Amino acid sequence: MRGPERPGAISLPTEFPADVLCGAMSATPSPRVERIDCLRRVFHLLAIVCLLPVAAPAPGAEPRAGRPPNFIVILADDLGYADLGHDGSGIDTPNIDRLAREGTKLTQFYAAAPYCSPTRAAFLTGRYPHSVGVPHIVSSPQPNEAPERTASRGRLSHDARTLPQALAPGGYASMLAGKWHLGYEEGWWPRSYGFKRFWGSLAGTPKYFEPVLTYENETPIAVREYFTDGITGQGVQFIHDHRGQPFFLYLAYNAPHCPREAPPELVAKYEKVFGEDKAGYAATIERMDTGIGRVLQALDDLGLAKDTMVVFTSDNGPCVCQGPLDRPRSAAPLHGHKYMTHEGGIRVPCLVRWPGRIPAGRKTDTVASIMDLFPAFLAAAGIQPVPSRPVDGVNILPLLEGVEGSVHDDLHWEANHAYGVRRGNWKLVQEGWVAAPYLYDLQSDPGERRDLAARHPEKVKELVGLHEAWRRKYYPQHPPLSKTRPVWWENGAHPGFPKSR
Ligand SMILES: [Ca+2]
Repeated sequence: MRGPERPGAISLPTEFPADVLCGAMSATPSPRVERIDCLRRVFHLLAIVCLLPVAAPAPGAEPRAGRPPNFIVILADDLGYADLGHDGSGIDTPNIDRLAREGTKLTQFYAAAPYCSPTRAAFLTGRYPHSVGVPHIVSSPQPNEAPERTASRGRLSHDARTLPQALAPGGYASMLAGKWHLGYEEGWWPRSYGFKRFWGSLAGTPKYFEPVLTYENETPIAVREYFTDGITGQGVQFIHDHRGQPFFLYLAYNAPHCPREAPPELVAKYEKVFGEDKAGYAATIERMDTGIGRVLQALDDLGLAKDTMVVFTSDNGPCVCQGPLDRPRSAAPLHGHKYMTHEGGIRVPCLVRWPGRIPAGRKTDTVASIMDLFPAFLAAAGIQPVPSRPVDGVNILPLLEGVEGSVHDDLHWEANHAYGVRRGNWKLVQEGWVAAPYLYDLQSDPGERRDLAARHPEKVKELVGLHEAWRRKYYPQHPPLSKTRPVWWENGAHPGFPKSR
């Protein structure tokens, strides 16, 4: 596919023709003619150099006219809704807090699922993950299993159009540094989907020390450094290497996903504050924040801050893998956690910074989804959508720039154990082992404490019908919801929250 020309885009040779240089002249009719010709060629050379993207302007330089923005998406893994420093969590995140201060915070921003792989697929395609081969967590194939069994484990469809592929006609270079989790078999790795560079792990739980399934492009590597630091270093290097052209950097940290291993000095710091149980969680977040500081510093050093949209968010809510949840390591004041389609599993922190384009220090309560980043990036890059390749996300660039207004008529989540649907401020949740769904009014009850299903049966009927229609369109082969309630299901409940019926 060939996209439209970018506004202000200039077509330039990748190398200077040899005859542009004075020393390459082949004929010299007279000294005067040679001088004039040489001066003309020097002028030509200077004109080209002036039009080329500037490699390293001074910090704080104005955005260069006509240059499309870079995109950096920093995706945390299992981060609680309000566990950042500026939320009052007690975890030091000065660099993420800087993004909040210098950018806009979306307080009702949703992952596409309550767990890893589907949200990542939705981000990269702008579509509901169920329609691109990733309805659930992608699991690792076992030795000698049947090909049909392997296929059933999920992997990102090659029929889907990804963000790196969509941005490529605009001259973008793309890199994934960190966690992939959208396909374990060769042929379903990041560079099969348009990424120019990959450094990281294919695994869903890579670990932090000696991470597993690590690759540089398609070559297996052994990672000796703390994985978070390695991801940061690779991302910073990519920024330096591509400072002269538009780039898309997908920085997919595995922090603070379990096992929450961190440098001992950081763990010791938080043991004094939160105790042993939560120290690892807090420490992995601070170390990720330190890495984000290095990324922001690289943008400052290269004068790219005003040319770069930076997004920080999480793929789902907090996990219950290391004990019951309370703050920090929770979704409070929301109800629930990872795997649940209550708000705690799917509503995630989101900060977006683009100096000069996106207002600083602003909050918006408008409902948006990670699927919306795909069309918003294309709009910011000046790349026209392809009508034959529609996305489910909505272009939220106007919202990010300060234009308030409803974005979505409704949003849907379908997981193993439960589904959820939101229309306006109404939210319906159906758990597999419960006969009737819950209904909440998120305007008056964002913590989903009061089940209004019995008082508004007509609204229940409307939302159930809405989700059934969604299933027919996006997930016609859906299996029944699991009827077994996991033992940890209510670990994310806080005092005062209702238990499942
Ligand atoms: Ca996750």
